[in-house]
Amino acid sequence: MAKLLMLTIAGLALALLRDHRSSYQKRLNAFREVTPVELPNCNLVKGIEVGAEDLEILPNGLAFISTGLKFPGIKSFAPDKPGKILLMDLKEDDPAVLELKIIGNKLDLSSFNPHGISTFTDEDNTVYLLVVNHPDFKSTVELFKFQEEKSLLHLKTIQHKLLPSVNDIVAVGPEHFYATNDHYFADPYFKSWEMYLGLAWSYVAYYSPEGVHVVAEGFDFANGISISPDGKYVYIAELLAHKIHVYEKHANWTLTLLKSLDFDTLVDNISVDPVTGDLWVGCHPNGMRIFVYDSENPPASEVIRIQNILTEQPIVTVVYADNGRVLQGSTVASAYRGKLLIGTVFHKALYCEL
Ligand SMILES: *[C@@H]1O[C@H](CO)[C@@H](O)[C@H](O)[C@H]1NC(C)=O
Ligand SMILES: CC(=O)N[C@H]1CO[C@H](CO)[C@@H](O)[C@@H]1O
Repeated sequence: MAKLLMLTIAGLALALLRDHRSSYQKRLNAFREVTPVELPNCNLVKGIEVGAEDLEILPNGLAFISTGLKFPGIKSFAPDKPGKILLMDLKEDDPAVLELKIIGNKLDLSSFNPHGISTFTDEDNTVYLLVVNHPDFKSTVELFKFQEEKSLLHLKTIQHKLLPSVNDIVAVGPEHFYATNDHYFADPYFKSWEMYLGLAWSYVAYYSPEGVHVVAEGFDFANGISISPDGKYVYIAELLAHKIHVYEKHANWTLTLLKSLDFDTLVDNISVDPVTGDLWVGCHPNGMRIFVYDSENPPASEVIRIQNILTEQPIVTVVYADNGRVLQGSTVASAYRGKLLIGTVFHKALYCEL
């Protein structure tokens, strides 16, 4: 009898594990292959070899790019080199990449590990750049002022217990932002369990000097976050659930869920076209390849555009897809004057015509 019971328990455990493995594979979209979708006149950007995890283009064509991310469990081609912020002027025909010099003595440049970025332009046209940083695998948000002589003046470091492991931010003021927290930097032990079991611990916090609040929670890895041009809606990418959520933003900064869209790909960063309001999303078609790197079978890239997201029938288009032979692990894409700039976690950046 006891033996039978043991066998039953063992059988149950096996069944659970099997179910669990299939849900894990589903969350990572482990069996997805990519059908290539090409764009005309694509060129790899010279000077970007170790990632362009996030990027943001100002209305005047200046693009800020974060490079050199070291993310737990993810490939890096330069594990010992600090990260940088790069600048490209997309108004030029053949734009070059320039490293922005960081000025100020409070930021340790040797452990600079930039991740998500966001800009805020105030009424005097001062541009602030907010950068998620992981020095020694901690999480901070660094506030910089962009100086026209092509440098970044470091103003302050923001840390908070509700910002334990920030992935991406969207600024709504120089010191006001929404941040997605993914836990990957905060709890090195629990992170693998969260990842494997899908505990959906990840949340979004609103930060201001006056107060910090959790405004949305229960995500299976909250990743990119962005805001509509009129500032009324916040978009959140839930990476392992393959969803983009649309929230209404209230005057008191709280968020209410309006709707969620489903995809067949792991949605990473969201960039919103300031004129049309279209969403451009950098995606990982197959998450297994991004989390377990194999140069023989590299992670693919995919960019989708979502038009009319607020209507009953949003239009979703796969604008670019590559099996990783050209571009590995796309995270972000943003359009400027008929061209598309695509960034990756640890690989290169591609600049194409639309
Ligand atoms: C914030 O505003 C919304 C919409 O007006 C309201 O429903 C909600 O109760 C408010 N929340 C707080 C914490 O004030
Ligand atoms: C290209 C681009 O817009 N990337 C976005 C990634 O997410 C951050 C945070 O929302 C935005 O600020 C970036 O603009």
